[in-house]
Amino acid sequence: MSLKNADLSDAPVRCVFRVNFHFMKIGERVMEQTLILIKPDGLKKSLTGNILTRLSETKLDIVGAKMIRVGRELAEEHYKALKDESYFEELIKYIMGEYHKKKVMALIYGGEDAIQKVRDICGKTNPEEADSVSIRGAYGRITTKGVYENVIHASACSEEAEREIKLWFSPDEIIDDDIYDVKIVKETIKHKKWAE
Ligand code: IDP
Ligand code: MG
Repeated sequence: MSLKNADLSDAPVRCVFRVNFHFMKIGERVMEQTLILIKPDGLKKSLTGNILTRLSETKLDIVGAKMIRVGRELAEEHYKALKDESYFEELIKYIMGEYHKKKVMALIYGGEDAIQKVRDICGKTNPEEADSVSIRGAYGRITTKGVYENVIHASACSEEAEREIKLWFSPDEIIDDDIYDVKIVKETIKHKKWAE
C-alpha cells in the first residue's frame, strides 16, 4: 500500500504554505533537513530499532542524533502552537516523559524531499486514523486521557523544520552542509570533561 502523501490533509494549519525557503540545491536536487523525535512511549516500548528501520526506507541520511531529557521549557516551546488545545497539558507531560521514560531521541534526517518522505512513513497524527503500515498506525494508541501517543514526531513543513531544528540542535551537532545561516562566535563556557 502506498503511503505517499498519506497525511497531507492532516498537516497543521501553520503549514498550509508549503514553500521551501531553506534548502541546498545540489545539481537539480533540493536537499532538506527534518526533525524527528522518538517520543518517550517509543523508547519505553523498545521501538527505536523498528522506527529507525522503517525510516531507513526513505534512503535519507541521519545527520544529527542525540538523547535529550526534555524540560518543561523545551516542551512548551516545541508545542507552543498547540497551547490553547484542551490536551496541551497532557501533551507536555507526555513529551517530558512523565508517563514513560524521561527522555526522547532527537534525530535530523537530511536529503531530497526529506520532510514529506518522513511524514509519509510516520502516518497521520491520530494513530487510529493512520495507515496500519505507517509507524503511528502500527505502534500508536490513544490514552484514556485522550492524548495521541503516536511514538514519533516529524516536522510537518519547511518552516516548522527550521524552527524545530534550531530549537533542538546547535549547528555544531549537525553533520551536513549548513542549510540555515550560521555565525562563528568565540565563547568561554563551563562544561564537563573526562577526568583522565
Ligand atoms: P503532528 O505530530 O502530526 O505534527 P500536531 O497537530 O502537531 O500533529 O500535534 C502534536 C502532537 O499532539 C501529536 O503528535 C499528538 O501526540 C498530540 N495531538 C495532536 N492532536 C491531538 C488531539 O486531537 N488529541 C490528543 N492529542 C493530540
Ligand atoms: Mg506537528
